[in-house]
Order: sequence, then C-alpha cells, then structure tokens
Amino acid sequence: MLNRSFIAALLALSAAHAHAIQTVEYGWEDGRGTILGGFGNLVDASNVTGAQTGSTGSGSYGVPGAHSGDRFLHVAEAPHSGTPQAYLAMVGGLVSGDVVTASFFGYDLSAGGSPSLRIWAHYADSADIASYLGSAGGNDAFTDGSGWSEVGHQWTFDNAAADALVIEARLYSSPATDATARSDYWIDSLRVSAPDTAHIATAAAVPEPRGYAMLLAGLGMIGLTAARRSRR
Ligand SMILES: [Ca+2]
Ligand SMILES: [Ca+2]
Repeated sequence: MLNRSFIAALLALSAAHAHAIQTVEYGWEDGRGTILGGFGNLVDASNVTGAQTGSTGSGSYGVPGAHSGDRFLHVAEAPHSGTPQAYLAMVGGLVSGDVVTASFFGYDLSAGGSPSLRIWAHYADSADIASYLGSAGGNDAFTDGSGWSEVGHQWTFDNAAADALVIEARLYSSPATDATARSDYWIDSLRVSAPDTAHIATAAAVPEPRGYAMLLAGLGMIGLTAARRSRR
C-alpha cells in the first residue's frame, strides 16, 4: 500500500514537470520583421510580398508569393562561402530536459541539389543573440524541391552552460565556395513550441500601442487645427 507522503511526493514531482506548452507562429505578416541575426555570408534579409526572382548560384528562379498570408522572408548568400545561418527565433529561459520544437517552410525548386535549406539550432546565452555556446544539431533533411516545403526538428535541451536555443535556417548553395556567386532564399510560416516557462522571441515587429497611435492622431489633429488657425 502506498503511503500518503509518497503519493504527495509523486504529485509534487509530476506538477513540477508538467509544463504547459506554448506555441508561437510567425509568418512575417507585420511587413517589417526579418531575422534576429545571422552568421556567415548572409546578406539582404528583407520582408517581401508578391512574386520574387533571385539567383540559384548559376541561373535564376522565382517564387510566386508567400506560403502563408501576404508576406515572407528573403535572405541571400553572397558571395558563396561556408554555410550561412539566418537566426529565425531564440528560445530563452530553458533548463535541461525542456523540449523545443520548431519548423518553417522554405522555397526550393531544385530537388536533390542546392540551393536548399535545413533547420538547425545552437546553444546561446539568452542575453546575447550573438553568443554561441555550441551546436545543438538539427534535421538532416533539406527542403525537398517541390516549391514550398516544411523542415522541422525537436530538441531536448541539455546544455548547463547555456539557457537559450537559437533556431537557424541554414543555406546550402552551389558551388559551396565561389567569390562571385549569389543564391537567394525564401522562408515563411515559422512555428516554435516550448514549455511556457521559456520565452520565445522572433523578429516580429512590436506593434505600436493603441494609446500611442491615438496620441499621434490627436497631435496631428491639433497640428491641423493650429495650421488652419494660423492661415486666418
Ligand atoms: Ca507569411
Ligand atoms: Ca534544393
């Protein structure tokens, strides 16, 4: 027979480990956000809408538009060198055993060859997006070349020296190194899940508080009134 203190201890233990899961989705729909940071020859991060054309490294290709909504992310590798990384999200406040899941869609028309994207992550200090405390690995699968395709991975946090995971889109261009080549990439529909004790940051633009917008509108009205008065 189980004694009461043992049952109480079990309940306390299960409560301590039963974190609710939060999910953040970001599809670049604010029209302003891009990335949190990057590594390597990552250039021209921009928030775009509508059909886009770019370079495959040796030719050109285009994307008809966003995977979700109207807006999406563009980045490029120029010139080709190593494996550039676009930092799409940072999950801070993590402790050992926390599970983080992330995915995004990348646009790819070259099945089985570059340009292609993968999802990866590294450990970091949540106070500094530029900190690097080792690779956390990722999914070996590339975007599949069918147009918009999803890449995703799940990590179990296990680095006592770090408290954050930075979610990366890794760019794979061909040739891997070329002093004059450029490759363009498009990304959309980012999704990140983590325990609700963690903090998930994306490049989402912080909306202007409603009160601030109303204050600005009010000042505009006062300015207009003053202008009308001064003309009299
Ligand atoms: Ca979108
Ligand atoms: Ca490809």
